[in-house]
Amino acid sequence: MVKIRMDIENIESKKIKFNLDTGFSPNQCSKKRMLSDMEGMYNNIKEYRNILQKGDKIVYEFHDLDINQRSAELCYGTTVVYPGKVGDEYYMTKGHFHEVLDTAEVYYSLKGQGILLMENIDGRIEIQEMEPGDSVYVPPGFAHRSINISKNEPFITFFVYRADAGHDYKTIENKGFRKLVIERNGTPTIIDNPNWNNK
Ligand code: S6P
Ligand code: ZN
Repeated sequence: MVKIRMDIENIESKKIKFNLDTGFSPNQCSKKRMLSDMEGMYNNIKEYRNILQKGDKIVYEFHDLDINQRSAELCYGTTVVYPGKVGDEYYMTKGHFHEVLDTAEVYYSLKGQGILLMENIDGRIEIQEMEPGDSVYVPPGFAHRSINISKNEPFITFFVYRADAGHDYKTIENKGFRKLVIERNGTPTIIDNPNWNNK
């Protein structure tokens, strides 16, 4: 009880600006994920290597604020996924489960057109298309990936999750998601991942 009281006494409120148009904060650095960080994430490996050979590019950036990682607190920030494709597969985040599997997350869309792809370890799939103003609740136990399906605009979302949730990237790196979002005849299309669990 004494310890909890001390923690509470030390916490301060804070106000952070996130620009509605760019998603960025004037006072916070963002973490950048380059195409070279996405080895093994895209289905068309040949095309991935071709593009990379011509030069590295930023695929997405997000805020990783310095929040105390305890269950009482919340991590939050914005993610900006740039427009682009590798072959016919749209630019996307790596995607992850939370290390504390039984934790949820909320996304709120600020700009662009995107898809939040979710799946749990039993193979249940949830897919939500997002446009500005949409919020999506990612249920506990679901891996999640943001995908930019627009041709020329960034897909910008705000997220909040329990601060001690942690990130398990390995499961997705090793298996992939069961579904892929690709462009087919100019339209975003969801297909089975032919290489799921086959890396
Ligand atoms: C964290 C939350 C987001 C992502 C960010 C980047 O739980 O879901 O902050 O970290 O969108 O995606 P990823 O899959 O590279 O962490
Ligand atoms: Zn998450």
